[in-house]
Amino acid sequence: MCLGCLFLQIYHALHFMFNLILFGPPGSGKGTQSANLLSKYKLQHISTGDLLRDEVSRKTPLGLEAKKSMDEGALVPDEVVIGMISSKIDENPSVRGFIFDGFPRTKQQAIALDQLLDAKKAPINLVLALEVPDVELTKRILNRALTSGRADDTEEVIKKRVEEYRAKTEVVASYYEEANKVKRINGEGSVEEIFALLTAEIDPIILPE
Ligand code: B4P
Repeated sequence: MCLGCLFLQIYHALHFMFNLILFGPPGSGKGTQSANLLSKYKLQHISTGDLLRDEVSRKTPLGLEAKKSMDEGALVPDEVVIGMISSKIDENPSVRGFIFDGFPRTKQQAIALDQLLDAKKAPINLVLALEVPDVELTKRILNRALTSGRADDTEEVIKKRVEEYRAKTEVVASYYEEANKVKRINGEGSVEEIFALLTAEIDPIILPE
């Protein structure tokens, strides 16, 4: 084993937690790539989209509140999402790190996440921002609509989701850029090609399990 790899292993064993944000517009492949990254790095996955859809399907009070926004392609209110994330972090005290997929989606969510992680002395290490043109996003999501049955995968709702992204979410990348944590990744190409670009950014920081 190389000296650098040995150093990384000792460092991780002592105290390193790796926290990654997978960032990008709706349909950019955050969920798709998270699944592959999880199996390589053994991190805890937190997808606010999945958590919200679970609440909706169980018809919980939170789910009933979130459903209206989701069906319209609007963002769910910050306080709802931040509360959900906070419990999820607390439920997983001894993980190697988290992949945040689809969160934060507003600057307020980003500030709240930084505060939650500061308390654990385990900040965000890296933000990987997938970049995909709008035409390709719409094509992918309409394609997903054929199999997923998601209520928010219609042309009209996709347009609204992309507008929400441009108006409220894009600013999150600038927020983390100020801390020099953002790497922009070309999100067009095969799933394997994009995975290789993502892992090339992660590998120098954390070893696969
Ligand atoms: P999400 O569940 O996060 O949905 P998404 O942005 O559409 O999905 P993603 O980018 O993960 O795309 P995927 O990999 O599936 O959010 C849904 C809704 O929940 C939001 O609109 C909002 O209302 C609410 N919400 C969630 N988080 C919130 C928050 N923090 N605050 C407020 N509200 C929140 O890829 C899409 C499709 O492309 C798939 O079919 C996939 O197979 C395909 N694909 C992936 N990579 C490809 C590639 N390289 N080439 C071709 N196709 C590809």
